[in-house]
Amino acid sequence: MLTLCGFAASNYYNKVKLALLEKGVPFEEELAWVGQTDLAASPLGKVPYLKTDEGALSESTVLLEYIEAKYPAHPLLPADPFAAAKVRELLRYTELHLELVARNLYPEAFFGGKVSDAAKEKTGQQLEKNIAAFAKLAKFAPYLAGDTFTLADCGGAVHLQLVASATKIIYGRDYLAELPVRDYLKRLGERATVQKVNADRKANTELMMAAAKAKAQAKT
Ligand SMILES: N[C@@H](CCC(=O)N[C@@H](CS)C(=O)NCC(=O)O)C(=O)O
Repeated sequence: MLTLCGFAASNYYNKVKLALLEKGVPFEEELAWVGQTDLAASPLGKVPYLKTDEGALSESTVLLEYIEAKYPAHPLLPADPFAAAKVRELLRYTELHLELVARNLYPEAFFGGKVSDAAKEKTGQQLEKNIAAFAKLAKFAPYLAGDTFTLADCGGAVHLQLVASATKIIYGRDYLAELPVRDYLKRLGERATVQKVNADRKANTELMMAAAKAKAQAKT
């Protein structure tokens, strides 16, 4: 049995959860907030991590690859090596060149902190360049890699919305607006799996906010 550890407000966690649901692989969930993780399972203290009968694994995309290899039914990677590499390329662009760069904005966009003007400018330039490159690869036909739902869409479903929201909040303009991201996410939102992930994310985010509020009140 697989146990997915972390919390459902995390998009990295949700990327893996979506793949498990799409594939119909049975799994359990174990709540682990940042700071309460099993460091033997995830040495950097990041979520998600996965407990398997063989041991633990960390890093969301490593988990995706393991699940895909271990449970080949309902594949989320094409059998053809080149087509599979194109899916991995899109996944990499989305998580590394879009999400990870946009994360520089999250302290101010989502967590009430402040990001310096210099950091905002640098991040904005980097995002413009990276989004233009991503646009050359992404097909939206109707899925990111073409006519089939793949691992690239597990990434797309969770990462693109955050990049859109963070840029809208910080720069007053959704940097992904020129791509058909909104329609794409709407279509993905029709899937029962995505609806489950989103409902759990909402509930967990409320729990996280309530805990943060209680902590802040305890300090005063
Ligand atoms: N590269 C990691 C990123 C995971 C990540 O950053 N998760 C966040 C939660 S959304 C986290 O654990 N942050 C705590 C930390 O970085 O110490 C992955 O793909 O799994």
